Amino acid sequence: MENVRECGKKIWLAGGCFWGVEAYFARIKGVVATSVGYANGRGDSPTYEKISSTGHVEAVEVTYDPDIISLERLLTYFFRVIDPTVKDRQGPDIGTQYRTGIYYGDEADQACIKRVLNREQKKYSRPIVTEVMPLQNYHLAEEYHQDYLAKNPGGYCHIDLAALPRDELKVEQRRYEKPSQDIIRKKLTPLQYKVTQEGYTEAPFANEYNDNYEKGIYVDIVTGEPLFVSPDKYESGCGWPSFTKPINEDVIVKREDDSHGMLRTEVRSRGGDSHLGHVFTDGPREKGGLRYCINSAALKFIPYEKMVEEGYGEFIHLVK
Ligand code: MHO
Repeated sequence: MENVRECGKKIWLAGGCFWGVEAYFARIKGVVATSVGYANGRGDSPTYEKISSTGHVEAVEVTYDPDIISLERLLTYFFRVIDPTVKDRQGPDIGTQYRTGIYYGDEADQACIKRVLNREQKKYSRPIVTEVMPLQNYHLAEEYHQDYLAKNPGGYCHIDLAALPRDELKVEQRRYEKPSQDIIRKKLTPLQYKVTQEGYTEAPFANEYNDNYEKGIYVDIVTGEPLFVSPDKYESGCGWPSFTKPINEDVIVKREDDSHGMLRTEVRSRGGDSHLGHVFTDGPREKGGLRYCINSAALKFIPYEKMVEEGYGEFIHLVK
C-alpha cells in the first residue's frame, strides 16, 4: 500500500452534482485534496455532455489523512447531505450520472462502509440504494468543473454546505502565514502593532469594534486568518469586543499570562501568533460561559456582504 501518511488515503463519493459535493468535502479538516471526475462508466474519454449515456457517475475523489479524520466520520458527513433512498437522482438533477455511490480502492475499507450503511439504514423506512463498489475507473472532469463553487461562489449547489459541524471546518494555516516584521510594521498602525506584536491592551470603549454589531467575520489584522464571527459577539459591558467562542479551537492558541499581578489566559492567533486579548470565565452561561475579550486593534472586520469577494465565502453560513 502507498504510504498513507504522505499521500493520504482516498475514497470516491458520488452524491449528485459534484460541484456541491466537492465544496462540502474540501471544507472538512483532514481532507487534504479533492477533485471531481467521472467514475465507473464505459469508454475512456467521458465528457460532461456524454456521461448521461456512458454509465459514468459524477464523483468526488477525496484524499484524506486518516490520522485526522476517519473514513467512518467522512461517510457519516456524506450521508448528511444525500438522499440515499432515491435512484438516479439527487436534488433536481436526474440521470444515472446522479446516482449515489461509495467507491473504494482498498478492499479493507469495505467493512467500515458496511457498518456505516447499516447504521444509516435505521434512519429510513425505504431501502438505501447507494451503490458500494470497487472503483473501476475515474477520469478527471473538465477543468471548469474543478473547485467549481470556489470559482463561482454563487453557483448552483444542491446540498446544504452548513451540514458540517463547525469544529470539523478546516482553516488552513498555510493560507495565513505571518509576514516579516518589516512588512508587519509597514502594514499596521502603531496601535495595531503594539497590540498584536507587543501584547499591549488598547483603551476600553474607544476602540473600533466594541459597538459593532453588524453581520460579518473578524479576522487577524496581520494575516487575515478567520477568528470570530458576529453571531458569537455579545455586549459584555467590558469595553472590548467580546465573543463566546472562536470559529473553532484550531485558530487560536491559549497561554497562561501572569503579567500585571494577575493570572489570566492570553489568547493569540495561530497563524500570525498575534496577541489578541484574553479569555475569562464570566461569559454567558448558556453559551459555554466564556468571554473572549479581544482588542479591536488585533482584528479586521469583514461585513457579510463582502465575505465572498474577500475570500471568506466558506464561512458565510456561520454568519447568516
Ligand atoms: N443542475 C446543474 C447540475 C450541474 S452538475 C455539475 C446544472 O445543470 O448546471 O451536474
